[in-house]
Amino acid sequence: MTGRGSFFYGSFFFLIIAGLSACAAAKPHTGIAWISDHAIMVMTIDGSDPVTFVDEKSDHGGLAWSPDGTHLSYHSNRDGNYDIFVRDAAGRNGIKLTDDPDDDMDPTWSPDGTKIAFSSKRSGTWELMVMNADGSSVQELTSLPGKDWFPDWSPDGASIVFQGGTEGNDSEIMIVDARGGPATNLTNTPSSDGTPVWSPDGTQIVFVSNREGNADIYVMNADGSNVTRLTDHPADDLWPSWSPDGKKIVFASYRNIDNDLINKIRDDIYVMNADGSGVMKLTSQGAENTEPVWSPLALPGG
Ligand SMILES: [Ca+2]
Ligand SMILES: [Ca+2]
Ligand SMILES: [Ca+2]
Repeated sequence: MTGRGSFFYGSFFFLIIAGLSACAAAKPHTGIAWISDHAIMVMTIDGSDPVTFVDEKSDHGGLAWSPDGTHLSYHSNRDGNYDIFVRDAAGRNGIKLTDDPDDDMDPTWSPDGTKIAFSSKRSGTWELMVMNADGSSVQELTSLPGKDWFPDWSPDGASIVFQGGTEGNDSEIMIVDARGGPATNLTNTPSSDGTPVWSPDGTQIVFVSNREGNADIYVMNADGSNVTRLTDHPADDLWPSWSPDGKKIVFASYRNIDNDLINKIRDDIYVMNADGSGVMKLTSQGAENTEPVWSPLALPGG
């Protein structure tokens, strides 16, 4: 009896250890999240240890870390149309935040983490909406004739930058007060300018433009002045996102750094210094790798 008792006790103890190990394996991610084909993945900032965060065989995008790095919001069409979802940084406890029959995409958090702005087609044309971070109290923020997409909330909380404009040219970088009001056009170019993201100190905005022939990454002051080109490659360079210290920018590109050719089939994730120097490739999974976003908790270091 003593032996059986010890055996059962031992098995019970083993299960506790196994349970603790499972908890440890689900520790929060703090690296770079990105879209790999239809899955959301997370890797360390040097490109190692890629893990699957969400894989629901649906189309995902619009990745946005919460300001404290504890949650990742995104859009998914898993229920037939696009809605905004959020999970904790370990990839668990998924919650559906919007449930409108029209498309809701591109979430971005207010810097205090209490609100989420997003793009929605529910009022006819694409407009920016703001809701509480639990999905309640949705309010329309813009009412512009063009499509208003890719909002990014300023670090000081005062304004939201987005890709929008007028009917016929809605690929300008626009800024609107986070409480609503008229929008200001920062770019005013015949080219396509889009996917703007504030620098962590709020003084600059990085964005993509095809003003010099193909999609490259540019940075400008937050008032639209001093536009500087960061990438100069015949392949399309897309989806810039800053490191939390503002020293690096991660992005997606169809360039192939191994032989300097353009990979027309798929793109990969690259990182560069904020002045455009020192480009390094991070992914090589043989998938379409795009939309990288750098966790606020993953400091470059060194
Ligand atoms: Ca929806
Ligand atoms: Ca609109
Ligand atoms: Ca390019």
